Amino acid sequence: MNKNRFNFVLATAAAGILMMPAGAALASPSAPPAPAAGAGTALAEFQGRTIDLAKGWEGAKSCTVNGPADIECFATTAEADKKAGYNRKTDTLAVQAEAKGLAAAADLPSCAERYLCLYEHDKGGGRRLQFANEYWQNLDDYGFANTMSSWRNNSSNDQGSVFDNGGKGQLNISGKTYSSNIGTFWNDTADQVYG
Ligand SMILES: [Ca+2]
Ligand SMILES: [Ca+2]
Repeated sequence: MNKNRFNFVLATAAAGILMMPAGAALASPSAPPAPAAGAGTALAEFQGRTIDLAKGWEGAKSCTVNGPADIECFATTAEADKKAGYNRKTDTLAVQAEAKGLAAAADLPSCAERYLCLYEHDKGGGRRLQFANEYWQNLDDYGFANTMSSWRNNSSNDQGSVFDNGGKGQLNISGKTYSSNIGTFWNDTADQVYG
């Protein structure tokens, strides 16, 4: 190998090494997920025991997903909010909604800062999942496929997404936005989530 060739190889290798972290950082919800099967299970702590959300929520109402091995469920959304540090009085969107009137305030689901929240029913009703992680996950693992009827993203500058394996594709959810009623097209159709 001559010297020029050797330098080129070194430069290419160095560029490759430098580019890998940049490529990893670019991994975002804009990349379409593979509609693959998930782990088939999501083990969560609930009232001092471990439950598998894929099999049933056993009375839990809200589950907080901080990572694959860090899922905690609560019997009420109020308990989950307290643990996550959510305070409606300091929730800017809630304060704005209340200024518009009781109906607008009632429509705004609670969702702690930095979480993407998915709800079983409209207006934040029913069971709630809140995610604080950055990778595609199969909602079936959480017993929540084809279930979401409202959502809220309470992160700043952190887009979340959901994906329907049935062909509707991807819905991106901007930071600091919510939808109390997502409409018939997306209702009960999301299969994957990117927190
Ligand atoms: Ca639903
Ligand atoms: Ca679906």
